Amino acid sequence: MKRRSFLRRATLSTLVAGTVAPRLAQGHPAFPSFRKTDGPVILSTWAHGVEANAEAWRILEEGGSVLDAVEKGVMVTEADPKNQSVGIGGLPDRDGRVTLDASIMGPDGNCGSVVYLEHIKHPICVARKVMEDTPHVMMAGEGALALALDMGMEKENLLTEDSEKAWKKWLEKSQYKPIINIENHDTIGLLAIDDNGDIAGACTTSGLAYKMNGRVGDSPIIGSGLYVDNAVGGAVCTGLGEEVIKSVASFLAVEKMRDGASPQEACQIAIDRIMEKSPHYKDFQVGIIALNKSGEIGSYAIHPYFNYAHHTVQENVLIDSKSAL
Ligand code: SD4
Repeated sequence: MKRRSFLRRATLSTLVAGTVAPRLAQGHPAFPSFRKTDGPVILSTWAHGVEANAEAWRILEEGGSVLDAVEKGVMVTEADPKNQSVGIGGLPDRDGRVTLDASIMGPDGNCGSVVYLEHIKHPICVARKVMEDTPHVMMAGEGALALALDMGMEKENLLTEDSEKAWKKWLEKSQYKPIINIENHDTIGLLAIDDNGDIAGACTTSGLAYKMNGRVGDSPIIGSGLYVDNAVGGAVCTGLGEEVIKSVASFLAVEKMRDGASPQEACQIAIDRIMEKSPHYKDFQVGIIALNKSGEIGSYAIHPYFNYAHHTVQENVLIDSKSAL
């Protein structure tokens, strides 16, 4: 779909939205109007988000759904063996096992996730399968793997040479600190709004490097690593999952937007909450991005060096996030 047709459809959706907005506005006086921007907006975490955004954009251009866009977008990162925090090539746990977590949430409010999934390069597709074709929301370990195999997915060795080497080096000292350094995490979280104003989100990770076997982070936990409410917006977190979970940070950000906060304000409130709850906030990083129903975005982190990729009709750019420290 070319820019002009995006704009045309955006105009149409603005007209349609005009009939819906007053109903919402009654309950939420400060609630943002449906769309101010022209065309879709895609927002994702870290530098790898640029490529993921490009793929998600391509899917929308070809007429795919917003759910297809977020799924296919993060699959690019999952398939990249050089990325050591997502999918194939992810750093293993302390026992050398690559265990993946992922979640997805669509505009209809439905969601799915997988935790502790091994041997499958695209956990996001399994999360979608859980959402669409099972009566469940979350599946773990062997059961999730069985579902993936049932879908026709191949079992693969996800531990690349580079990641195995890094793990063996780590084993020499085996010093595990449950701290995520700002250089050491790159989960992909991706949010998209299409030109109908529909929002979806996806989040996928190999979690913390050298974690205890069985550890699960925030990324597959709906409300913590990812939350979408199609009436309001969406949010995704990256960083030390344990701290994100304690504040249910993505849900918190979306609820703040529901109450009238801008995405930027909502992100700052969520990070402030995490910092309030932990006296050790200087020792770990959490970053959050948010997108609202108007296509406006926000981002915030505890430490600097968190960045995000922002795709609009005009450009697909990497931007440094604001941070508290
Ligand atoms: C986790 N939040 O498992 C994830 C890790 C992460 O970038 O974000 N890495 O805790």
